[in-house]
This record gives sequence, C-alpha cells and structure tokens, in this order.
Amino acid sequence: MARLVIVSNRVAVPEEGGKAVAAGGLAVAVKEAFTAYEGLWFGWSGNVVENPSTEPTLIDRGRVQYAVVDLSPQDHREYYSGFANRALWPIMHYRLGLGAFSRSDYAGYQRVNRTFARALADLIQPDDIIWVHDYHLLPLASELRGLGIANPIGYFHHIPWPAADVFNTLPASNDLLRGIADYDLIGLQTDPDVHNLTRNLIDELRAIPLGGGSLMVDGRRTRIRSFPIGIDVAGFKEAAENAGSNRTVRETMAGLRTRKLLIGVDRLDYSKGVPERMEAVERFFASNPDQRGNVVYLQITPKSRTEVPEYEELSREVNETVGEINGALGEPNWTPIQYVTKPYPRPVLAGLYRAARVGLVTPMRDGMNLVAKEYVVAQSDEDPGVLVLSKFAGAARQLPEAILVNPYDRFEVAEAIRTALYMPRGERLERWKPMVERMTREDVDWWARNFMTDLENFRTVEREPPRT
Ligand code: ADQ
Repeated sequence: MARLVIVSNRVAVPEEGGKAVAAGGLAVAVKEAFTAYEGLWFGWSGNVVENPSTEPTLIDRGRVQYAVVDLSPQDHREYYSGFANRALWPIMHYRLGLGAFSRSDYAGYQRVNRTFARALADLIQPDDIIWVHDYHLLPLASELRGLGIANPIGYFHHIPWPAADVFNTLPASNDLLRGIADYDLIGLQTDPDVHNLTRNLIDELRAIPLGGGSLMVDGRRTRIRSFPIGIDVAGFKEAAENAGSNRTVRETMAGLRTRKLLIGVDRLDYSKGVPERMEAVERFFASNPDQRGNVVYLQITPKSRTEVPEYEELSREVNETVGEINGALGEPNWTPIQYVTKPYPRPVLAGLYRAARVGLVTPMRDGMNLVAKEYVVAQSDEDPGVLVLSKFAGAARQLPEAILVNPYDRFEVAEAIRTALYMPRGERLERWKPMVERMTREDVDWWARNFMTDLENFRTVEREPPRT
C-alpha cells in the first residue's frame, strides 16, 4: 500500500497513548486523510530555538509517524510572521493596503522551504504520495523536485486565490507561480479560485490549457481543481446533541432566559470582519430599539498571530469597539455584546451554536470558513437557527440557502439580523434542510477522498507525457 506523506507548516502530534488531536480544521482534515493510509506527517514542531538541528525529530504514534523540525528566531520572523503572514496572507485576502513585502522575509521564506525539503527528502520512499498544505509551502514542490523527488506531489490551498491583478502586486509573484506549477495537483476551495489561478498561469507564464483542468507549464503538466473542504459532520452533530450536559453551555442558556442569542466564532483575524460585524449589530439595535434587552450577541474570538503588528492593532480595535457599543447601549441588566477571547473545546462550541438563534459568519474574505458549516450541522431539526453568511466566504457556494450578505454593508447585515430573528420556523426548516444534507454528503471524508483519488490517478494516468 502506498504511504501518504502530509506536509504542513505546523504538525499536531498527539499525546502518547492518547487519541487527542488538536481540534483545529487542519488537524481534523489530516486525521481523516490518514484513515485510508499509513503515513508520515512532516512540518514545524512549533518550537523556536537558536541553531536548530537540520535533522527532523521522529515520533511514532501507531500507523502515523511524525517528523518535526524547529525554527530559528530568524526563520520564524522572516518565513512565518514575515512573508507568509504579512505578505501572502493579506494579499490572498485582497487586503492590498496591509501587504508588507520585504526581500529579506522572502529570502527567509525560500530558505525555510529549502530546509524543509532537504529534511523531508531523506524520509521519502519511492511509492509515497506527498500532500502539502497551505500558503507557507508554495515553493516546496520545486525544492523537492530539485533534490530528485519524482513522487506525485499534491498541494491544497486553504485560503482564497485572488484575482491576478491582486496576486501580481506581490513582488515575487511570478516566482511563486512558477513554483506552484511544480505540483502535480493543485486543490483550491472554490471554482472562482481555480479560475483566478488558471488565468494567472496562462497570462503570466504562457501556460497551455489541456482540458479537464490540466495545464502545461514550462514543459510540466499540472492540474487545478476545486475541493471544498468539509467538516467532521458525524462528530459535530453528536457533540451538539450531547452538549446539554455541558456546564458552560447549560449556564449560558440559563443566563439567556428569554433572550435570543446571536453568535460569532472566529480566530482574531482582520479577514473575519469582527469589528465590522459589531458595527452591524450596533446598527441593528439602533434601528430596532424594541429589541434592546431581548437579544444578546456573543462573540468568541481567540487571539492569533499576536507577534504580527496588524493583529495587535486589530485586538485593540475590537476591544475599543466592544467597549464603545456596550457603553453606549448597555443597561445595568443588559450587555449587548459579550466578547470572550478563550478557545473552547469542540463540544462547548457545538452547544453554543445550537443555543444561538442566529449564526453570524461575515468574513470580508475567506477561503471556505468552517464555522458556517459547524453552525449548520449543530442545529436541531426541531427548531433550527438561521445562518447569516458573507457572500465572500467560500462556504457561500455550498450554503446558498443561508441569508447571504455583503459584509462591507453594515445596513445590509443589520437588516439580515432582523430577518433572521423574525423568520418563522417553517422557513427556517426549509432553508436548513438542504444545507445540512449537503454538509453531510460533502464532509471532510468526502473532501480527503476526492483529493487523494485525483492525486493517485495522476500517478497512473496523468503523468504520461502528452502526445505531440
Ligand atoms: P481559519 O482561518 O482558521 O482556517 P475557519 O475555517 O473558520 O478559519 O476554521 C476555524 C476553526 O477554528 C473552526 O473549526 C472553529 O470551530 C475553530 N475555532 C474558532 N474559534 C474557536 C474557539 N474560540 N475555540 C475553539 N475553536 C475555535 C483556514 C482558512 C479557512 C478554511 C480553513 C480550512 O482561512 O477559510 O475554511 O482553513 O481549510
């Protein structure tokens, strides 16, 4: 049986003897991919140390082996905080004004990709299939090819691929495009992402379309397809159904009394539109004064990337916005926005989603957005809540029955909140049913299987040289 080698920036090594894996989207997705394969998961340990060893540390956990490397402070600064999170992340999310490009950061990004490739190459066996994840590792296939690795290498991009005019503002854009074309299969979240990258390769690198998503780029064949990522529907459903026994959930529900709950759950990131959403909620209370005291908005937002200045700035902005709105609208017996920055275990989140009449998922731009899917799956079939979803989240393509909104327009979002709160049960059920059925069919297992089937096919069929 072929072995699956997964490569991602961070590796979630489970505790010895325990089954616990961090519940983040990538960890769940990778676990799913390993159900059908024995494998190896390679990437950064999460540790930053002076003079890190270039030899990976190997850890065995049953069918999966983990190989992790440490980063030096300079690597971490340039590769991770710098180029990946201050150049690629904002540009891929259409935030041109936030893109901070530096040549030394880019050199660090290339250096770490080279170091990863060298450390990984020695572990690769001839029959391995390699699946690389996310924007930290765009040049990894080129580096591996340079070391003679001829195995099939797939890449999945978890975030949006922007329009060419946006992507090309990166000073390294063509270099990055040439690099990504060294993957055999490139998976993106949505068809518009596929269109954007394909056009970009055709226009900038004179790639030749071969049909069926395949392209010839500099004499090499690659294939680009959308694979919208799903969630662990069975696990999430079960967690939501059993959440009533959880103390945090029970106490939150008791505290609500007759009040209706609006919920937002996001990593603290400017792509998620948290302050904009708060302003929309403020707008809602301004134009629906009779709802003051009847509705509470809970925003759960763990901090992330705190070493990146833009995230510190955002944290201040959100704190101020919450303070201003609560100060202006709140009463001694009612606080309109409850803002918490703790991460919560999955069962608690599932229970809170279920308790909320409205799920507010309004990113300014998002590759997919798993929270939207989790909210839908957590609802009860008796009395489902309503999802208000940004049309700029990849998830909007699979959830068209949600109330789709433009997150830049706080009047529109405020109106959607009103519509959601007043929506009769019949319409809520009618909208929810097709969404939950689609989520169940197109879950994380479906996603991983589709990607792997395509990558396996590549080995047997697509790699034959094209007939001229
Ligand atoms: P993220 O930007 O991290 O992922 P998202 O898809 O919403 O965004 O996933 C976040 C995950 O973290 C969800 O599973 C959510 O439940 C969890 N989470 C959020 N807040 C939490 C809290 N307080 N406590 C515990 N868990 C919390 C990137 C891309 C997305 C893409 C995913 C997967 O930016 O567009 O959907 O990868 O491909």
